[in-house]
This record gives sequence, C-alpha cells and structure tokens, in this order.
Amino acid sequence: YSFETSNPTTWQEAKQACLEKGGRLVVMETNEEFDFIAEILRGNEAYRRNFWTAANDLAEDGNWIWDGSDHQVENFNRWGSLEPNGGTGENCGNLLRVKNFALNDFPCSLMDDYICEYNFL
Ligand SMILES: [Ca+2]
Ligand SMILES: [Ca+2]
Repeated sequence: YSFETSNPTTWQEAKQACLEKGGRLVVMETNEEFDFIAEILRGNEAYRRNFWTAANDLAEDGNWIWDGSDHQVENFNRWGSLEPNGGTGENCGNLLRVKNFALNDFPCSLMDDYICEYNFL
C-alpha cells in the first residue's frame, strides 16, 4: 500500500495516479483488510484528510463496486453511520476522517488523499 498525502486529488485523478504507479486504488476485500488500513489511518496524526478508495457507484447509483475488482461492496458493510447518504451527488467512496475512517460516499470531484495498493491478485 501507499498512503498518498502530498497531493489531494479528485477520485478520477487518484485512480489514474495509482495506475501510473503500477497499482490501483485500494480495494478492501475483507474485514481484515479494512481493519488493517483503518488502524494505520487512526494511529497516525499525520493523516488529516479523507482517503479515496476504489469504491464507487458511478455506473449505477446505489450499486457499489470496487473499481478494478470483481468484489462487491454490498457484502462488505463498513459504511459509517447513515452512509451512503448522497444519492447521485456522491458516487465515490472515501474513508471519512470525522467518522473514524469508516466508508462514506462523497462527491467524486472533491479533493482527497488516497491509498494505492500493489501486488494484488
Ligand atoms: Ca451514489
Ligand atoms: Ca456520504
């Protein structure tokens, strides 16, 4: 994984940046992987912004997928309380700092830090 905090970007830009590094936006396939990432974020005061993940419902509102993976988000309930709540206005998934880095739907055009992953199967 790499935690990219020096250049907040839109979701699309974050996706492209991870591809250019030879990886992809982080796909959290298990609760263990989610907890591993969240513990890193919660344990470091340097992580002050939200982080983009590969989660999105761009293709069909309400149908959450992980970009670059066949895994479904619906089987993975790590949403923050009351999330997802943005309908068609929030189609990209980040880890929301004010909700202790739970998953949140967020406007794709806003600027966030992001997490890339590498060496996935
Ligand atoms: Ca949405
Ligand atoms: Ca939201």
